[in-house]
Amino acid sequence: MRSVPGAIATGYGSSTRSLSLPVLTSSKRKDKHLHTKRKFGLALAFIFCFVVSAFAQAPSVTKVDPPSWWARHTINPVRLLVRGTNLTGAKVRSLNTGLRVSEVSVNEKGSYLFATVEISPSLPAGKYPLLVASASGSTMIPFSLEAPLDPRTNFHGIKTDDVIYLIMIDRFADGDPSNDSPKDSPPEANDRQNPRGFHGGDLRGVINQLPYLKDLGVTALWLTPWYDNWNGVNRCDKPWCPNTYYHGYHAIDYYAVEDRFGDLATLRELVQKAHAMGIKIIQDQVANHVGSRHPWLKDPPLPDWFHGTLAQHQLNKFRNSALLSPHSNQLDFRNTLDGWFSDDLPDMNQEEPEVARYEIQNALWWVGMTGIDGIREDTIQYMPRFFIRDLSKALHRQYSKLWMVGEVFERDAAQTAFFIGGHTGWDGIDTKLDSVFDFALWNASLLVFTNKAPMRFLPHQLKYDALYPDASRVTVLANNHDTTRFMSLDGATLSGAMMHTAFVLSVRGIPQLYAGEEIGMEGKEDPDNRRDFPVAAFRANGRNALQRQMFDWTRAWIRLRRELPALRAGKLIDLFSDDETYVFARQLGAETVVVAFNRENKRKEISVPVGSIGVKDGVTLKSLNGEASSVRVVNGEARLMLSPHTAMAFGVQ
Ligand SMILES: [Ca+2]
Ligand SMILES: [Ca+2]
Ligand SMILES: [Ca+2]
Repeated sequence: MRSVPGAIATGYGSSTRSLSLPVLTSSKRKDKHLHTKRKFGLALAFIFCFVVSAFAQAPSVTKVDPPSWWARHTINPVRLLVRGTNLTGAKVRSLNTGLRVSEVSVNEKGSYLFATVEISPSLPAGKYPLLVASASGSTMIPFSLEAPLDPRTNFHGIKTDDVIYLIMIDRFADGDPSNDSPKDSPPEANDRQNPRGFHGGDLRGVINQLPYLKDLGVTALWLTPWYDNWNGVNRCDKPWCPNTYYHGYHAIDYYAVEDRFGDLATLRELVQKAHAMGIKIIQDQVANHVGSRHPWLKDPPLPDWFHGTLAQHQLNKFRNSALLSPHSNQLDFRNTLDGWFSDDLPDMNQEEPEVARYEIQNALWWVGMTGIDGIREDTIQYMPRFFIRDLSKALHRQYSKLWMVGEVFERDAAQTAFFIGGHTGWDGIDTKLDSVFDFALWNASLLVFTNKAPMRFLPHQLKYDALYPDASRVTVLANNHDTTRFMSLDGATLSGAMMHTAFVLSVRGIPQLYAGEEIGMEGKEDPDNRRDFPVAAFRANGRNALQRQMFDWTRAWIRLRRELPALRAGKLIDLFSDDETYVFARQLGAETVVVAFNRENKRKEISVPVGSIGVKDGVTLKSLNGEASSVRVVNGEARLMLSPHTAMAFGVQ
């Protein structure tokens, strides 16, 4: 930043003025001896000033987080974190009386400055730079106020009416080849043959494929992190090298868009265009850690900014039960919260109030700047529960409908239920978290539909919904970018994949699909499960037979869900289960839908006690999957004829 002309006139003295004044006032006597001393003193002062002015330098500012905010925001004042040089002793003030600066503090190196800025509610959007000045000079902190986005078309939140679709930005669609190889990136980083290299996918690609997503019927996109990550390539002699941060989970700047994915304007365009098509956007936020290439690693804003340092830190042993159990010891408990997720993922210290404040503001800044509808919070259980609560409360205070789902990657429903909001844990904390992913049910569904567990395992797992304050709020994942794709599981068949998808789209909760599952993509564990989406499959006539079958099936179940409120929000009632079959009802008001899964390779007739859910004798159950199958209720029972190896839905008429 350039310094401001006229800064001295504002009262912030130059080095010469402030340092020379005391010397001059102490040398007023006319005594010859003293006169000599005075001359000597003046000479000394002159030399001192010369040395100081040669070495003491004016402050400089290279970054401010957040770079902008809003008037009449629920967070006011806002706390700024300014990066620069020579900030020691600096004073900060606003050139506009509508902003009031207080609580300025600077780290020991003079490289970071915190300042609290109170914003007058009447201040219009615009640029409001702040003046930062020390004895050695001054410069400006760029800062602006944004016009708020229209809440009628933004910040909608996610409900059971939605179907979420996870997109790994780098692997979905390349809509802008000009950002594929940034200047600071070696060619090796952009190797599409390397499953750990950057492959060119970007935000423009997602914009271009919105019609495909609309046709499929999904209503919300969860995009992997779009924070700026390092453009380079890691080299080592391990099997996972060379690798890059194509996935976005190693942020080097919490306030910048990955340059390979696009820029803030493109991101805003994506949100706006998606919203216009009835598709919501969910940002993947990562408050637990940053990437090891983040400038904070060499120079943290505060000594306790992270849990440990790059040279000295604990590694997370992932003793996750320690987070749930009231009986865990402090060593295990702290290791799971403070340990680094991996050696190159520095763990943020949310117990430091400046860190918590920084991260909460950051979460809100992205929402306000883009208009997104939800947040998927990465590795949420490795952050203190009071922080999850404070983050959730701050988000809801500003955007009442905004939604956040936390990743608690546990196959034990007790653990996921502990982290969802709406009830108070043994620690006295209600996290207020809207949703968690239902990894327990995901696991059960994979086992069942690859023939590793009996069908009755599904209702067995669903009984643990008793642990949730409201199980309809959980997010039911079909798969994600950290799990083996269905078609690459042992025992996978296309019909198994189809039943799994139908189950996810008909059971209680908010369904979440993973890009590529709808065309039966294969892929074992990371990074094989992150192969590029085949471009041809975006077009109906570009899909092969398997892709077409899976796509049409997925789309049909999404449509069914859209057409039947009971499938979206109805109470789930178990009707029948054995080793090969599971039948449940979804009931909402007068609407009842019966969903049946038959894993056997032959037609199967079963008797379902629909009288128990108020369906009267003489009423007809009719297939909703286009099959000419209907059955009349007699003596409270419906004798359903189930097709082999498939899922069916029946409407009650
Ligand atoms: Ca690209
Ligand atoms: Ca980058
Ligand atoms: Ca942590």
